[in-house]
Amino acid sequence: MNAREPAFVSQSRSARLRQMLLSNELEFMMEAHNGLSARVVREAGFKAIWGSGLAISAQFGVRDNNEASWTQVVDTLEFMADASDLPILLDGDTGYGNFNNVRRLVRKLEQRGIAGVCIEDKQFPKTNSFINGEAQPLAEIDEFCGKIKAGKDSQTDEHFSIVARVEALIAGWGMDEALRRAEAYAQAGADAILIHSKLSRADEILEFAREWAGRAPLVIVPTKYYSTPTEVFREAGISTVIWANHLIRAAASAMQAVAREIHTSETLVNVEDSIAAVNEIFRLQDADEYSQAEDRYLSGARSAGSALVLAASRGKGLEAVTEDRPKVMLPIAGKPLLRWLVDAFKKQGVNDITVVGGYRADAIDTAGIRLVVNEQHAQTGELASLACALDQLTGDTVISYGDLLFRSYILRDLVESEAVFSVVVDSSLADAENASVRDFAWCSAADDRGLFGNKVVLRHVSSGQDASSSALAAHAPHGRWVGLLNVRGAGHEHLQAVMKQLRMRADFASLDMPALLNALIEAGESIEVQYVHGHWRGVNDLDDFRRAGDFAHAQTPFATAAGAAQGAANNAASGGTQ
Ligand code: SPV
Ligand code: MG
Repeated sequence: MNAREPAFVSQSRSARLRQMLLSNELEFMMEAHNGLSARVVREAGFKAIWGSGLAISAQFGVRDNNEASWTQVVDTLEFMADASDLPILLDGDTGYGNFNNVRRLVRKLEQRGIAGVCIEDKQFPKTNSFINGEAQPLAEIDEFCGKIKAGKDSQTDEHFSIVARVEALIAGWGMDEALRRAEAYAQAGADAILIHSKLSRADEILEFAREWAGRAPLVIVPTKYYSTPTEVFREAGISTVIWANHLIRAAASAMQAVAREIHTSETLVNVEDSIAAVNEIFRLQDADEYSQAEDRYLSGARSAGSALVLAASRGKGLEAVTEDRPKVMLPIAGKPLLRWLVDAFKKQGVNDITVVGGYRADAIDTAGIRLVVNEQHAQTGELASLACALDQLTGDTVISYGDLLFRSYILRDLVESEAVFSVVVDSSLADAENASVRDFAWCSAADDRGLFGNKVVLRHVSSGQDASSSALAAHAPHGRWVGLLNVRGAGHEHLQAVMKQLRMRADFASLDMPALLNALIEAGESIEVQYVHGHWRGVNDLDDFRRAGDFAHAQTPFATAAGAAQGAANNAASGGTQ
């Protein structure tokens, strides 16, 4: 196939089409009928596309009788022009009306980047030339010349081409009439003449070419005389050959065979290897470009992160209701706790969600998650669960306890944080009456709403390991870590490195998430704090479980007035517990 030389490609599409028509080489155009086939034509190496009336009508499932409106055709061409940078010559039938319709057509085609139009000297509405061609009335020569002139006068791009198609041979009017018409059309301003024939031999086309003697570029459509060697056309001085309908025919026979096979065999196994892979369709659609653009333009939205949910525990204090399921599958206001959490992630565009189950992981049937099981859950703690899934995660990740309910802004603000590490701390729970309770947080500053936006970092979180030994434990904590940690960019590697260290500890099996946070801090990482004041719940005991329903109700858009009011009251009374 023709390689497309850089200089040629840098020209406008209309200039390239004109150059093809005028060139001394034999040129080729391939039919396309939609965006996908236009791309296929380009990839095959062709220099131009024939926007076939037959093929475009056929892909709509209608006849080649102007049943599709001209605007539907032009819309289709727009998809083709978008999918391929090749010049497109539209098969514009009769111009869809009189001279005035041709003027408007030319303007609209120019606006959509179409390089030229071919109009034929039949009458609107036309019928395909291969259907009873002799019965089809031809246009008056003068009237058709008027259309050509009107089209040429209305083009604003000097390179836009109008090809005049002579149907005299198709209609059985003879060679002299064909030549007379071609001459008149060339005089009227046509940039090329398309001479059409329905014979299986090229004789009349070759005779026409001889008589015509190069007065204007000649275009042919050898659908019926396809067995003629292409060299013959070259020697006859033909400008351009149009392969007019072969992609729609290829598509039709492939679709028929595949549909028949699948229907008969009731399985896909017989066809899978002989049809384009789904990935090939994605490639033809340029899906990669979309992903790159997403990275460029959606980065602020932080939409493509992942989540890792720790859900291995049965839940202390919840034994009575967790006989057959882990804590995260407890129903809260009509749906499992984990479903609330997964829905919250999805709402923020976090769709890659890994859940680490353990106790009764078989009961976790939440859709839209990847389940990883910590088989050692009975003997291990949170970090062992985290380690089960950490290797699978790349990029921005929210690590979360599985038993959380929260207002959506909490997660939104967390995933929008630019910090490498960030956590949510609830300042409404600062009074550490029971200092042995884990997850109390000491920070670089207290939650001062007047200083909203000031950067605060985490200093320490009370852990099952070290609450009493912490030097900070003497001071009142600044709040409670709610169980959400966001890890961005390079933070991922840092976290892996710290985890590697922790795994070497003899007590790794018993380590909890606060131990990880503290180890990160000790390793010099800065963990940014996002303060909230209530607006979340953890489910740690039966009391929490009972109250969680009210809280959840209040988060739904159609909460009943009573449910919402009750939820709000509970909310105000206490922020939540983990
Ligand atoms: C078309 O492709 O629609 C044509 C060429 O007009 S043909 O069908 O061969 O007449
Ligand atoms: Mg046609």
